Amino acid sequence: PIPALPAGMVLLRRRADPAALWPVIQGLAAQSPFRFMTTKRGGTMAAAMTSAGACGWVSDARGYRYESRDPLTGQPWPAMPKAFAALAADAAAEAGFPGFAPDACLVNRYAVRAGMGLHRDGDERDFDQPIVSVSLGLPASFLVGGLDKDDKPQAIGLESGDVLVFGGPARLLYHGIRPVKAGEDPLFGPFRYNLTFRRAR
Ligand code: MD3
Ligand code: FE
Repeated sequence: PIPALPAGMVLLRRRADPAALWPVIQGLAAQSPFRFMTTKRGGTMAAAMTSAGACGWVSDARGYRYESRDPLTGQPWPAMPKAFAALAADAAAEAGFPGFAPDACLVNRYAVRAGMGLHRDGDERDFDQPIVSVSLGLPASFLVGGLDKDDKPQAIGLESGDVLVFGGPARLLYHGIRPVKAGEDPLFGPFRYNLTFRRAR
């Protein structure tokens, strides 16, 4: 049996066009390269990251926050590509969240064996705003738990082009990504990419 998704979480299978998004990601990375950010505790994140939009998510020895400039280049983050903003707004509207205007797109790049531990996205100002996530490249097993860290997570398989919207009661759920299995995507190579659209400010 296919377990029901948590309330407020909407999965739009193959909603995005990976071939259209790939050159846009390459253009962003030419301006603000993928980098491995560090954490306050001295660790290094398993996924390489970059951002687009008015603000970008940053982690370093001072902690997590949004910054209007890329600390690596000292320049503003690349502008939010029109195709990104339209995809995020359309997907959010389809999921029941009209008027979504993200000011941050975090681009995560996972090599084989990289994952992301269970966490909540809590650095944004308004939790009434949804989050839109676009999966590209190698498939992933996405884990979604509850509002409590100890709630047992359920696994959902995500493939290239799948779009997830988290709003309302799903906005503060714990979630993570299992280590990516070895493979080769025809477009993205041995990587999984994820676009996470947020209204940060
Ligand atoms: C569920 N990234 O960058 S996106 C992250 O695939 C992050 O790269 C994962 O979690 C990735 O913070 C998952 C999906 C996601 C994003 C926000 C959520 C799931 C969420 C907020 C609430 C519940
Ligand atoms: Fe997250």
